[in-house]
Amino acid sequence: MTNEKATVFKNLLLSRPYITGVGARDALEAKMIGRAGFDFVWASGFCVSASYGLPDASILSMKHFVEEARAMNEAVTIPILFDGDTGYGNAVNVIYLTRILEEAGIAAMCLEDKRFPKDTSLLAGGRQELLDPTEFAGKIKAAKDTQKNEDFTVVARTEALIAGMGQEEAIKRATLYAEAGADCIFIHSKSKAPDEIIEFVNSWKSPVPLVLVPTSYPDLTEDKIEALGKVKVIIYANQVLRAAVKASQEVLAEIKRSKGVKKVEDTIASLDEIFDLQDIKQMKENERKYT
Ligand code: SPV
Ligand code: MG
Repeated sequence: MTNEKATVFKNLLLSRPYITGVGARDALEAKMIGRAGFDFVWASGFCVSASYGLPDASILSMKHFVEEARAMNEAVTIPILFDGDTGYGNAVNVIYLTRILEEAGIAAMCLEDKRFPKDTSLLAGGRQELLDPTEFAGKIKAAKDTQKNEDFTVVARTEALIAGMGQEEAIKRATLYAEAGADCIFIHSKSKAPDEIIEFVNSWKSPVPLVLVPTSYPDLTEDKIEALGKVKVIIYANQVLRAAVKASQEVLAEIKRSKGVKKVEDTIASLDEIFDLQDIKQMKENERKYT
């Protein structure tokens, strides 16, 4: 077991000005993300939870999320950055999580400094309780000490700004996590204006690169983020899920309204497109060759 994709991800991180990934809820979405030319798939806790019609609040189990990520990883050639939420417990849980992720060939993992069970970050009035920073640093250290491939990337995410604890606390936590061995620091914000993220990035003096998820502050496009100079990973976390939900609702309403599928036929993906995403050509070739 060499976890080659961990090395692919680390090399991308080291060689590019920045890399971009997109959030997926399942293997099919992961495949579309790979084909669209993105560098990696974000196995999103929010999107996987939503795919079960459940809140992103530590309801599904560790194994459940890992199995979804494994299916994504098997479906694509690009690496997976696994959203490990809180690590589903303490540092002991993180040690097991790190082991099974690497065994599944997952390239990278992100852990956030919320208390288990977590609540989702962008919910207005969400329950944002943070773990003691030293305790969280222990989780990061546990992951780094456990990984077998030295290139396996561990991202430490601080929710200090999400919890309204201010810049000083965010920098203090991020610094501690970088010292504990994190390969990247993910700073999250629910502010509609990018100001608090820009302030954090400008105050960040460590060489450990930053990760941004510009869901709440979409005005911060790649050129502007690159110009900030310290961000190496950009994640578009949930736009594919939201696009699918909108399109599905529209088509359902039209079928119901027009009492048939004639009206929607030209507005949806063709069956050939779905066959292609299922790699039907490869299967047919195998049939010809071996059956
Ligand atoms: C996710 O996609 O699961 C994330 C990003 O962690 S967010 O939902 O903004 O917290
Ligand atoms: Mg998440």
